[in-house]
Amino acid sequence: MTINPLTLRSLTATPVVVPMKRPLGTSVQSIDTASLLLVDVETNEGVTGRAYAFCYLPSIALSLVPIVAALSTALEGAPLMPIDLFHRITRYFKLPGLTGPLTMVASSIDTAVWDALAIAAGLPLASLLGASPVPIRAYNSNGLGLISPEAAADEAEALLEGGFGAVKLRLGRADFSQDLAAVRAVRRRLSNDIELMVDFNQALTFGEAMHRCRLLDTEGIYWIEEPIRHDDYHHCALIAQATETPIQIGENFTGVAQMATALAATASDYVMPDLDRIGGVTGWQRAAGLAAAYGREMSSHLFPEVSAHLLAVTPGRHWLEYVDWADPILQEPIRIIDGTAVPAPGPGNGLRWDPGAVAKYRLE
Ligand code: SMN
Ligand code: MG
Repeated sequence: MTINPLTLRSLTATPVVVPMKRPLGTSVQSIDTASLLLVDVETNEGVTGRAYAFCYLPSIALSLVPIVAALSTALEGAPLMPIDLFHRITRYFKLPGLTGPLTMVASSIDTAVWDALAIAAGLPLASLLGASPVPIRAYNSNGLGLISPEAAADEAEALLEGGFGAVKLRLGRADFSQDLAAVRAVRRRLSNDIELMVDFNQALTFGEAMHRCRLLDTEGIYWIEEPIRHDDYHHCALIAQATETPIQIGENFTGVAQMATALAATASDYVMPDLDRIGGVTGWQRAAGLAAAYGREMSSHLFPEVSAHLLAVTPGRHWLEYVDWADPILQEPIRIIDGTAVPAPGPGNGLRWDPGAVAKYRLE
C-alpha cells in the first residue's frame, strides 16, 4: 500500500473583530466584540483546512499573525500528520513555553490540519474520528452578564428560542445579595425543566466561595463554574466536597497534563476543556479519554462548530456551550435544532469563511 499524505504548503492567519449580538459581561470585564484569528492550512494538493482562535482581545489576535507566519516557514513541506505536527509545534514552543496565546496558535493549527484531512477523506470530522455526527445537546451561553435581575430574567427567556434546555448566567458581583437576586429572578422565570448554569469566572476567594456556593445549593442550579482561581485545584476540591451543586472547571486547562492534575486532585465534578487551550482536535481526543477514565462528564467551551463534532466522539459527552460569535464571518453558521447543535454534515468541520464579511471585519 502506498500512502500519499497531504503536505503543508502554508499557514495563513487573518485577524478579525466581529460584533457580538449580546455582550458578554463577566466578573472580570465585559466583551462586546469577538476577536478571532482565522487560521488556514493550505496544502500542496489543493485542500485547505480551517480553524479559528477566540483571542479575547484584538491586540492578541494581531500579535499572533507573525507567529503563525514564522511557523508556516518552519513547517513548509511537512506531511499533514496531526500527531507528528503537534509534536513539532510543541518542540518549536518548548523554550518560550507552550502556554497562553501560543497554545491557541498550536491548537488552531491542529484543528485546521484535522479539517483538511476530513475534507480530503470526504467525511465530516466526527466520522473521520470514528463516530456518527449526531446532534449534541446545547446550552445557550450568549449574553447573561452582570445585568439587573429583571433584565437577566428577560434575556434568559429570550435565549430559549431554538428550543434550548439550558442557559448560563454570569455571577461574581462584590455584593453577593445582587448575584442571588439575579439567580432567583432567572430561576423564577424559567420552567423547572430548563437547566441554569452559573459562572463566577474565578471571582471569589476560597472563603467567599465556600460560603456562597453553599448558599447556592438551594437555588436549583445545575453547575457552578470556576468559583475561584482556575488552577487552585486543592481548594476547588474542597469546594466541590462541601457543595452539593456540581462544580465545573476546565476552560483554562492548558494541555492535557494540567487536566490530569485537576482530575487527580478531584478538583471538580465535571470538566469542560476549551478546544484552543487543550490542544485542538488531537488534545481534545486525549482529554476525552482522560475524562472517561476518571468517570467525569465532559462539556465543551466555546467553538461550537468544531466541538459538536468532538463531543460526538467523547465517551462522557455532556453539554455543548453554544455561542454565536463566529456567525458573522461564516458561510454556514452551525444549526441549532430543538436545543441541539447539529455538526455540519459535509466533509470537514464545517468552517467556511464568508469572504465579504472577512474583508469587512478584518483588522490591520
Ligand atoms: C467565558 C468568559 C470569557 C470569554 C469566553 C467565555 C466564560 C464561559 O467563562 O465559560 O463561557
Ligand atoms: Mg466559564
